[in-house]
Amino acid sequence: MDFKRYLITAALPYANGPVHIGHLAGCYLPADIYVRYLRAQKRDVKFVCGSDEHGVPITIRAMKEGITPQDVVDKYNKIIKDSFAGMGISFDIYSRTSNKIHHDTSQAFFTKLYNDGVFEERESEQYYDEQKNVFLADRYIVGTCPVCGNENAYGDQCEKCGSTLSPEQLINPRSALSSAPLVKRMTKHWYFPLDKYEPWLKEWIVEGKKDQWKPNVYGQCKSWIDSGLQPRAMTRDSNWGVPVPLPGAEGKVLYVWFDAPIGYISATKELTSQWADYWCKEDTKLVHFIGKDNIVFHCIIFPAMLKAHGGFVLPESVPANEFLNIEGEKVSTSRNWAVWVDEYVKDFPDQQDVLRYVLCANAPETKDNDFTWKDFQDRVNNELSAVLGNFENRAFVLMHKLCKGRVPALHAAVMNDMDRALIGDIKNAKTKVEYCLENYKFRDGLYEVIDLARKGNKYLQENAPWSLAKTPELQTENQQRIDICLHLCLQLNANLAILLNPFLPFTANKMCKKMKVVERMLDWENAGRIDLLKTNYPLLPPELLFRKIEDTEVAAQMEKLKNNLVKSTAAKMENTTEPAKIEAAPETPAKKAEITYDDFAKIDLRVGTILKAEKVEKADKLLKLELDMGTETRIVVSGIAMHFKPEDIIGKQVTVVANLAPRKMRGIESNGMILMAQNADGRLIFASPLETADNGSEVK
Ligand code: B3M
Ligand code: ZN
Repeated sequence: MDFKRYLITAALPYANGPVHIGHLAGCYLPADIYVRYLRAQKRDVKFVCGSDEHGVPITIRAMKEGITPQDVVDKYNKIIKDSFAGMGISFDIYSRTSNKIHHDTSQAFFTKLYNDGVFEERESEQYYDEQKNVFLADRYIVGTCPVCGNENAYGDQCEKCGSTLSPEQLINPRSALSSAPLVKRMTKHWYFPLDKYEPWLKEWIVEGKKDQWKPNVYGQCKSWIDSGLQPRAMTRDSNWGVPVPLPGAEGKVLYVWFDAPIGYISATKELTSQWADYWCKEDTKLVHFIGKDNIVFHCIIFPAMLKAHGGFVLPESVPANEFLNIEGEKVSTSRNWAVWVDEYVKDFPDQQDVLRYVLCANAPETKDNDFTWKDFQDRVNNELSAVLGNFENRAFVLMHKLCKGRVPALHAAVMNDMDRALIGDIKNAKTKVEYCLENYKFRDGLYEVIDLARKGNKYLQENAPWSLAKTPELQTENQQRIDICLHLCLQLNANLAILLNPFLPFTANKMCKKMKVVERMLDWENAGRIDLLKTNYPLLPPELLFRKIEDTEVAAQMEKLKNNLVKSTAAKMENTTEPAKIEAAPETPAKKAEITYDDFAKIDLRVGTILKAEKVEKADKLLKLELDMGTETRIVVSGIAMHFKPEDIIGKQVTVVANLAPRKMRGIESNGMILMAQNADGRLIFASPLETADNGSEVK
């Protein structure tokens, strides 16, 4: 199908906290790259996003901070919007689901389905708080966990042991909002009959999208559909959200996953009076960029809603990414284990593109990936700067030195095979990058751009214009070679700017300024051309495109991560009775298989005291410990550096696996292993005896 229009959406972030770089890598950056590419091709494209301002997470955040839900969304909408702008995410509109246009649009959508008899009305019993006069979402019900006895488990999950719960399973359930005893009341809701759309979804997705959608997306949809679809309630009892537009539905709002995707439609309406072209005409290509946790909502539920409503296009593709971990651990907002975009923008002014580079080069396109500050530094200094920055700089320096600061002539008649091969590389690069971007392979696309710069470096090296200049007796002939070489290098550089533009727009613009060309040169149709810069045209003097990322900056960011973790842990300890923590706890480790007493008796457990502790160079997680074991001192290398400062653990007693085979880590021989408990929130605890034991005594 030849598409006339493109409507690109990026998931509407919940306005209940700032966005982190995992969000950027997962959805906003790939969406932005794709949109910038389409714009450079002068295709008709709209890029819409906005804050998702409804739902339980917002009300919980409000409770946690002691402010109103409106305060919460106002605060975070601004932070999020500024973060995106700071990183050059170029939405055509960043809207909000609290806007009137969205309330109107989502209510009209609901009403149409209601009038068409789509919904099933069902009554069921739900917990009710008689003091606050509200029905309670599962998260608002607290009680004793039937699995581990934690008295502050939630109606949907116990954070201590990680069990998934339903409110019915809690012992002595109570409201998190008041001290009122819980009662049950009948309540009515409107259910969307997903089950009736199963045959259609099978045809549209399971058969129709098999080779079109990414395997991770297709796989998740298929297994959801295969496991059987159920009707889903599209309304909730709450006073925060879009009111259900029916008589007698006071105190009921649209389910957040009903209204939020309609937010894409309302945002388009807010953006342009031509909105219906983008939503209703068959030759529009609708693409949703999202993270993997949003797949079923965008691939199954929302399309079924659109289908039931009628008159709307369906998503052509949903290129969802996996997750980005930080320094080997899953991002956790409650533990503050994340790199926040608003903080990056402050800590690294004018360095948007280097983060864009790293997040794209390491994007979690097919599996979860890991971001580390060391890798950030390496990729910027050793790839981006060393390959692309270096090539651009050499071309400028040499042109100023050997060609009087002007674009030299090409002397096409005397070009050799090497020159022709380079011209071929320039043309091929366009085709390759195009293929990657059309197929949402952003990492590969960026690799191809860098690879073209690599080829430029190689060509420069092989031609060595600097040494040609050293033989004056061959001056005319050599000057011709120098001219050809630098002419082509400068044309290649102009091509790099065009190809790089969707990925690193700030850099592409800088490159244009240095070449003194207008931004229009960046139009995609110009890629592959080798006549972008006119002969004899003077260019600006050389200046490095990228600065190095220093060791001190990496160290400061590592320190920040650790401090945030410690602070959030301390805050949690002060608030252990506070019910409102929305982050899913790490899963409880599975119980291990039974062992015999003899198996156990093989392990020599001993008490030791930490005498010395120091960081292991170039290993962020390791501490080298010296232990007093009573009759000897031992060196043990332990992976606890993210949890403790060395000076804080001196003198602590630990249990040591004393007969573990020695192992070398970072060149240090470790003799044994220390034991620690890991709490549900991920903290490590010295689960040591209350009394001090003699060092070296056996633990049985
Ligand atoms: N707000 C969930 C999320 O931020 C949700 C996305 C809505 S997209 C319509 O992950
Ligand atoms: Zn529990």
